[in-house]
Amino acid sequence: MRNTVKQKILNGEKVVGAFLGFYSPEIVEMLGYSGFEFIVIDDEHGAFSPRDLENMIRAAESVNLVPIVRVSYDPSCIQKALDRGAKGIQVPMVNTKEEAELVVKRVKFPPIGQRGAAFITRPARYGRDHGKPFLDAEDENVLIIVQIETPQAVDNFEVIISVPGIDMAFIGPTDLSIFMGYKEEGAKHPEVQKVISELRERARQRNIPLGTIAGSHAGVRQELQDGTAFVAVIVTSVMMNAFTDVVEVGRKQN
Ligand code: 3PY
Repeated sequence: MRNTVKQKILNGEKVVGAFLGFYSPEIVEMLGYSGFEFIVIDDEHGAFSPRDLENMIRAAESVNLVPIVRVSYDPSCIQKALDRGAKGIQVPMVNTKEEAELVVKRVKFPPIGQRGAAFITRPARYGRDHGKPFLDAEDENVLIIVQIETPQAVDNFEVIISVPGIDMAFIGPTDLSIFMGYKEEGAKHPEVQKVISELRERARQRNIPLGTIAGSHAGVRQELQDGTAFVAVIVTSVMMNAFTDVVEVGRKQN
């Protein structure tokens, strides 16, 4: 699968996708038929077995959604997600240049990195693709995203995004606000908003695309207006809002 999302982002275009943290190939298909361009399968907080992950990726491919896996910060998770067929790896809590370098090492094959190769896996079409063409295509195709979500990562932003191979920085507003000490107010706190808008400017100056989450259509619109290249809509928030709305509006009419 060609990674159209990576190509668009590197061309300066904007993409809207979905962020899903539970197992449902059916919802993945619905997301594809609804016009989303990518899916982030959240294996940091979600409950997925490797087989679940593979079936979610398979469903995404069937509806032309670029499958990206948010792994937990454990290098072996990166290999597993790539061998299931992930076309993007999103890594939380990347705080230093060294951590960003380790991410790139785990995603890319030698000589750039240290990803282990096997041509019997899904991404290599069980051996149909092999050798240098497959290895080079994977290195080229996989989108590498690091999450910026702590004050340490904010301080180190420029050195993190300058690591060769890092394609995009993704702001995690929830964790950032908690790490900044704003457990009550969350990401709405003016100090958090100030840091986020400074990050936007710092990213713009260095020509690095930014991604983040949105919980509603208003959020998507705002992010796109603010220049966010990669907007990941949280499916759970949209569903919970829709469910609540249906019940509340339904009750009002009786
Ligand atoms: C955050 O907001 O902290 C995230 O990680 C986005 O999912």
